[in-house]
Amino acid sequence: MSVVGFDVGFQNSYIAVARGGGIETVTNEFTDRCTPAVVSFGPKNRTIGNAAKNQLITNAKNTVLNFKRLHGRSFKDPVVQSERPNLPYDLGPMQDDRVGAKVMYMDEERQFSMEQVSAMLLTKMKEIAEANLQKKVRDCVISIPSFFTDAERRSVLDAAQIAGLNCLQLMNDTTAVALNYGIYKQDLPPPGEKPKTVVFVDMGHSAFQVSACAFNKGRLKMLATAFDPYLGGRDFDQRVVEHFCADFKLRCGLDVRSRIRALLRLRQECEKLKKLMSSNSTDIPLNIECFMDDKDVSGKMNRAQFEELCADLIERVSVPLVAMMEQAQLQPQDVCAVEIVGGATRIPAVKVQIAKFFGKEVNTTLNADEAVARGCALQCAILSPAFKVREFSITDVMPFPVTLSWSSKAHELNGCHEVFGKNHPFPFSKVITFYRKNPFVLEASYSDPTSLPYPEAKIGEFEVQNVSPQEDRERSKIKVKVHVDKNGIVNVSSAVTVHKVKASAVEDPPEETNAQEGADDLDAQDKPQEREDGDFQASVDAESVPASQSPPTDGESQVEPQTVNVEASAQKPPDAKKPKMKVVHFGLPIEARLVHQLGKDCISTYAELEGKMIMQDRLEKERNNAKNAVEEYVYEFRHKLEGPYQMFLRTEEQEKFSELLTKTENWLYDEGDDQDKDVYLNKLAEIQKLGMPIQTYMQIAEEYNNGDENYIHID
Ligand code: ATP
Ligand code: K
Ligand code: MG
Repeated sequence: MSVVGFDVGFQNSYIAVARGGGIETVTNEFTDRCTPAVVSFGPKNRTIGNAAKNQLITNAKNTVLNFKRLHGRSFKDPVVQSERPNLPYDLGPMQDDRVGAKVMYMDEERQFSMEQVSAMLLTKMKEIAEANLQKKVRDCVISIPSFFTDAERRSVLDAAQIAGLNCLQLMNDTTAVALNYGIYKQDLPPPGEKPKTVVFVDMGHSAFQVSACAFNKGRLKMLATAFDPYLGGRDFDQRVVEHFCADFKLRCGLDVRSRIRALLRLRQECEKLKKLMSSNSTDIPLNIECFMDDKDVSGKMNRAQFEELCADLIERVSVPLVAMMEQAQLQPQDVCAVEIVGGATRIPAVKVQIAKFFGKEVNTTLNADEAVARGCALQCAILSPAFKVREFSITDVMPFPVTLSWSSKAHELNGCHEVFGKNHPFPFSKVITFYRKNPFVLEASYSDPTSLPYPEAKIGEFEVQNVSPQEDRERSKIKVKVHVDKNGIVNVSSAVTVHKVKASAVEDPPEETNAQEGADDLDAQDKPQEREDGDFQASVDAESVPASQSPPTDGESQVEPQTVNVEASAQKPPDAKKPKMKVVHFGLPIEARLVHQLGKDCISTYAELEGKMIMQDRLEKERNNAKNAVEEYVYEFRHKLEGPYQMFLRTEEQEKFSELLTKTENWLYDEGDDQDKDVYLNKLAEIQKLGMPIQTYMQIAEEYNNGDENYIHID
């Protein structure tokens, strides 16, 4: 049982684990807490994270970065097409028209789906967690932007599966931050009292997210969430890049955009410049050697110039803030604290803009880079039965309203109903009753396509099967449960039909098994509705049932609310002539056709492929280690032969060994440059055979020496 939180960022990924009774952010093999979200492909292996980022300039076309926002999208998607010119690698359509990254890998042209690329990054993060925990990692919680739609969420879950991870939950970035903030707070008002309202702001490399959250002791309730999915640190970088492109064109006649490497280098330097401007308001120089055609370039910028270039971006910071406050019906004075996280909130003008909006200083209580990962690890600990964590319940909010519409081949009835409004709490279930004689199809979709940062409003179709009229030819009563799970994913999760049966078939007295509500103060109880649609009367009574909030902790278990299993029909008292009738619910199969979800077969094929690539990377690493071992042995011995060993060895011995070292050295540069692991191991054994006796002899000599410094001293 592992407790791990993964913050998979657009640029930077972080890993937090539960260890030693606390939550810790762990470091990778470069003792870096940040692992860049980059995967680089080579002729022999993949590199992921820091090593991959280092290949961005030298292996640009095969280095995949900035891919998080391509999740669950088709190649033709306008967002994909607008990202494409800025990426050093190419994109193409997969068999299912989804977007994939085109690269050369193992000397072959290959195309990997976004789920595969993400899985590669997750593989790396998993390995880092395993190295730190010294055990296998499977269970985890992964962060996503709050504005991710169903398709994107499902795509991330698929990626986790390919990487062999069991993602217990996807968690919205700002919700993870809120949990990390709230769980340690000692001064939260008890339940029932006026909650403490805190606003969380996260500006990363690609996006801007804000949420208002109400805290009571042991619980957090998101009130509203808003975002600008297209405003992040990279947009600020881009302004600086554009400035210098124009500058270099004018002053040096250089067309930077025509050379991808130059552009990538400029982008890196501009990002550094941007960061420096956060802590310094004077002129900052920009120098790049051998930039293009062996020409060096230089320039400078200061904070005031930067803010002028980015004035409209800074203005845009308040737009989601206004929207969020309106939706949550909050005034600035209702907000107790404003907590900012995410790298780009370090830009002073961004901070000022947020502070100005709320009329108070912003807080940096949490680690701006690690808060999301830590929140995810906390949630993983809460979900894990093996861990004891302070009770903390979380109610999140839906980023977009969801509508259910229905139709049937028999044209019995068509209609629609908005099941979840914007900021509707989740997890949540609603039961909707239909009266039908035939199978019918429910379509779930986002109600407002224009507000959606995704081109497809449809979520999926759910066919309720095996529906037939009742024995008296009347329409059957069918209860359908629409569920938003803890990942924020919408599903028509079950359907039952009501059938009248003779009482003798059912022995027990009628019973209602309406489970308790999972949360006590969820106020979103939709009123039952009646609808008239054409000739048929459809009763859409939306029984709102909040789903269970958290799985069992400390042995306490919560029951997923069930709809009525067996209910009594309005019957007259027992009568000798008429048989007693009862109403029993039978489950109906549902066939789901989702807009996006990799099939089981596809996932297992990808998982197998990922396993092979992991093996290949491992073999390549071992091969390199074996080669390095030969190199090291040669260099070390050469050094000793010319130094401390010199005076102890006979000339012929020395010459013989020196010759072997030179031969091996030459071999390493020549045909030995690229050999199998075994070849290197054999080579090492060969030189060790000659070297070992010398080493042993030297060791004995040294021991004498250390015993009495004057004993063996040859002048
Ligand atoms: P996203 O949340 O969009 O998926 P991410 O999580 O990878 O992206 P972060 O790591 O939170 O993003 O932030 C990275 C951004 O923060 C980059 O644009 C980086 O340049 C910027 N950044 C980091 N430090 C500073 C600084 N001192 N001043 C200005 N910007 C900074
Ligand atoms: K991050
Ligand atoms: Mg982030």
